[in-house]
Amino acid sequence: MRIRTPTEILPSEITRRECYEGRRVFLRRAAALGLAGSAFPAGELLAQNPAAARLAGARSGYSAIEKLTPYKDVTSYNNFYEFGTDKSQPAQFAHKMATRPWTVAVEGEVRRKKVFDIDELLKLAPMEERIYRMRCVEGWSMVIPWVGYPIAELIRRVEPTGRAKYIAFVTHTDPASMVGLRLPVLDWPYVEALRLDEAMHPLALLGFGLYGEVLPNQNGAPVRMVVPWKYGFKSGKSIVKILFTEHQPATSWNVAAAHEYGFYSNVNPAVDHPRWSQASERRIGEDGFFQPKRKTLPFNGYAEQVAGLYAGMDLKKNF
Ligand SMILES: Nc1nc2c(c(=O)[nH]1)N[C@H]1C(S)=C(S)[C@@H](COP(=O)(O)O)O[C@H]1N2
Ligand SMILES: [Mo]
Repeated sequence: MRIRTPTEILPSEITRRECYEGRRVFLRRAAALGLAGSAFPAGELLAQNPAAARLAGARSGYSAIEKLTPYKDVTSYNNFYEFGTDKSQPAQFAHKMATRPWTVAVEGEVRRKKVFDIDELLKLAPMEERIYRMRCVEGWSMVIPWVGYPIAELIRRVEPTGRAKYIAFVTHTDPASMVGLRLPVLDWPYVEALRLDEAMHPLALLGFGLYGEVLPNQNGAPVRMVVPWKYGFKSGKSIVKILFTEHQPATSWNVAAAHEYGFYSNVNPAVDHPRWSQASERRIGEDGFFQPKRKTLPFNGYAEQVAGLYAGMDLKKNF
């Protein structure tokens, strides 16, 4: 799948035409503010969830043009093991997690270590709306309109030292709200990490919202990673600490089963999971169970943008 440049994206592909003019003005203003709480053109979303806080950004050039996965599926079929291993449990239990006050500590190999308040982090850089395909390691995928900004914006501001080679994302652990923490499935807290140059890629987002609203808790409120060319588990939810390191950090799934979940975990149809094929996928909310599965694309369809990060590497060894 190809990603269109901004000029190729027609407004009619983004929003129903009658909503577009109002929405465009809104998005521009929202982008300027970083966060907008002002009027939003009436749409299905608001009708569905009038209480949700608005969060929107200007559409950027990285969006895939594919049918969006319905809001209902994006927010009710989730992996967030802290709330249980069943796909329906995060939507059932995550509302118990408090997302204010919330801070994100930036530590390790940076010149400007800092504890960011979430509301400061929200305004750090202009918000963008990005429609990304997301592929779970379990063989399903979704197309989600995220709202966020490239994490490169944050990385530049905290000034990594010459020793910083990796960046780890440590996520929230709250035993009071997270029933899943009692399960011995993973070493808590859930930790994921990227090589620093991967994190600097403009596709790698710090995500704050989806479908023009702040993230529902089950999707990783108030802030998560969104790395569309890697299996979903690399995108840690509800981040509380960002740690810059010289050496490759231990990551939860890799520690749990190193032969099944490699550090890189780039979407790769040519490298099977030891227990199942990764060659195809089912699009949630769209593909019926008896429909033939869709072919999975190298780097989840983002090869043109990211393959260069892995030039010269054996991707079967570095899976
Ligand atoms: N903290 C935390 N982050 C997590 C997970 C998790 O269990 N805990 N699951 C991951 C997996 S396996 C996937 S597929 C995505 C799912 O994100 P979504 O529910 O927003 O689609 O979140 C990832 N981030
Ligand atoms: Mo996943």
